[in-house]
Amino acid sequence: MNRRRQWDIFCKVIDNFGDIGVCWRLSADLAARGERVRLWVDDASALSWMAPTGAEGVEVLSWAQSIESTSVAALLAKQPGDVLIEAFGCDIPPEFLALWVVQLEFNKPARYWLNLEYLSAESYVERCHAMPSLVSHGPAAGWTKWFFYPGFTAQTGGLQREPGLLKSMADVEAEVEQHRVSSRLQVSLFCYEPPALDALLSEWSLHGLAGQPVELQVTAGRTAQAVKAVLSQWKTAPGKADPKQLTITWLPWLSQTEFDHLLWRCDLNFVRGEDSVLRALWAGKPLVWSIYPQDDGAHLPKLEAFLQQLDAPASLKTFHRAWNTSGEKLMAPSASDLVDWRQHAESARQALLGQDDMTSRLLQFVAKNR
Ligand code: TRH
Repeated sequence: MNRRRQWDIFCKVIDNFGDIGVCWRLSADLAARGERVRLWVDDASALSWMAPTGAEGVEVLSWAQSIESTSVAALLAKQPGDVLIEAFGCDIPPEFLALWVVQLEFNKPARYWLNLEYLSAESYVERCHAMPSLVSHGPAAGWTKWFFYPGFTAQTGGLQREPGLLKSMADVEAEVEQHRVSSRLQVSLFCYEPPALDALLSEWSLHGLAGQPVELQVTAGRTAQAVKAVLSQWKTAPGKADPKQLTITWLPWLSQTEFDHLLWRCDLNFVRGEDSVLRALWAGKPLVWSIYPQDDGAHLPKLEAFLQQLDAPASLKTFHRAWNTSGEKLMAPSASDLVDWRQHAESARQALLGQDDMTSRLLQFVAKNR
């Protein structure tokens, strides 16, 4: 008999918004499919703009403040979770594990503890997905933790995609087509501080992009700060910002839904991190990924694996390599490059749509391994 499971998803915000972004989408998607979700997060502040209206079936709980309180113990005693998700190896507090284990001693049916990992196209993902690991210490010693790796192939945990996504996208695109007033190329920008940002903005302000003037939609936070830093330097070098070729719209913080709509409306999307790159893939528009930089350089093979997996055209690979390094070799895409990128984006999306999504695979995993 199918019954609604109770999920406890633990998320720690390291920096930026990818961790909470992925956890929120997963929580909302599970709830929309009839599951009950408690999202435990150490810093929920970003949810005020990312998900201002919340989602039915998702309860957001503060990890740090409430974990030791008697109300948490009471909550868990009344309703212990069926599935525990530790997002991105965030180390669930031992106090919570102790409560969970105690409750489950009395409620024997199999329960699941999954470690949800970061999205990558690297080959280790297929090897490590769905591997068990015996917990050797702490209150849950002797329990098994399962590794769940999202990924691009049938042998992985799949990609996040809500059931209604394509239908909503088609509706928004039809509306955009009807009301399109600007003849400018619409470009969204969500990035860190790429060294090539100055050169790219400079190029667009002088020549536009692929023969068209650009309307740049700059997202809030680090991205806006990075663009402003470039523009403030230009003040001493007049003539660079030609509004005929480049206009800038400064966006406020958007909800995730509005953020997705932005990607659907634009002709070219610059995104960063694992969540937005996936959203840009679903948008089916040309995309440029700022991969989250790691001190040990591990992001560069990860970028190569991504480009390889998607079979990206040569000009797109070259552009990505320059955008994610010193930027010295950055070449502005030509009109024909942009056509290639567009065709590639559509066919990459089409190929990925043939697979079932991550939440479906999670639900299958939990049901199968009971
Ligand atoms: O913010 P990010 O750089 O997150 C990063 C990466 O995921 C990285 O791998 C991880 O280790 C680090 O966080 C801790 O990029 P990402 O992953 O694209 O997440 C951004 C989220 O913010 C995504 O869910 C979209 C959302 N967003 C909005 O909802 N509204 C907005 O206005 C903007 C700019 C973003």
